[in-house]
Amino acid sequence: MRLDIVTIFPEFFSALDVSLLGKARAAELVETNVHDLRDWAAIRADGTPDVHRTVDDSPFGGGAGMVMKADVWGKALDDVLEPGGVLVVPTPAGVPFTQALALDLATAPQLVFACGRYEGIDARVPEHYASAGFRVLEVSLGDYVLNGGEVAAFAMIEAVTRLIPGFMGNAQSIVEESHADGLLEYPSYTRPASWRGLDVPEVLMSGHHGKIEKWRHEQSEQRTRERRPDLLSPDLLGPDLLAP
Ligand code: 6GU
Repeated sequence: MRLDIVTIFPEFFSALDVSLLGKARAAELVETNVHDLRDWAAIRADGTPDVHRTVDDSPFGGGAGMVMKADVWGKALDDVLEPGGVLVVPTPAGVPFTQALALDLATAPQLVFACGRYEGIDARVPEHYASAGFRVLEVSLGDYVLNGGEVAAFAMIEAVTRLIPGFMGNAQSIVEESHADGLLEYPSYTRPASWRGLDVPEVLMSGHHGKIEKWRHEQSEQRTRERRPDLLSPDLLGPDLLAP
């Protein structure tokens, strides 16, 4: 997989080297390319030079904040997006990022993350690349607001790259982990068997694999009921959010 990140904060992604992704890169399953959006902002749309390399402007219709310019993003993405590439635009106004979407993206030949700051990117940018035949996804991590797409892109990159076929040492751990079966993960314990008066549940010491599997499933269900009842009653989310 080829990963391209376009951002006005390229330094932010130096941490890619130390994340889980380091392993996938060493195994040559992922190639990462971080681009500074301002490299495409030296010449204005009218052809004159811009020493400030401006990437944003005030919104049509008024309002607070700035909007990132379509012409700058267009030049960047024309250079970076390859045939078959998926354009991912992190935004709190996007569709939810889920484990199912991460699994889907893990088989793409190229992912391009367009990291916007301020009040977002001119809405014609995703519209244009979708019209040009690219798969375009505006994706949100959850119902809270970050300053920009960088932290969100980093989280999505980690979620996706660990699912690239051939990346994980133990394929079973993908099947067993949180969300793979739509439930939260059961609690885990290791030695010592007793710690500060708290004992590891007896059944885990029994060696009875059938009983252990049943106990873990019950714990997963209980946790999900208590912490994420929405996962058990997806109808509450509304029908259009069910399928990707
Ligand atoms: Cl993807 N972007 C931003 N800026 N804020 C977010 C988000 C994304 N997901 C949740 N909050």
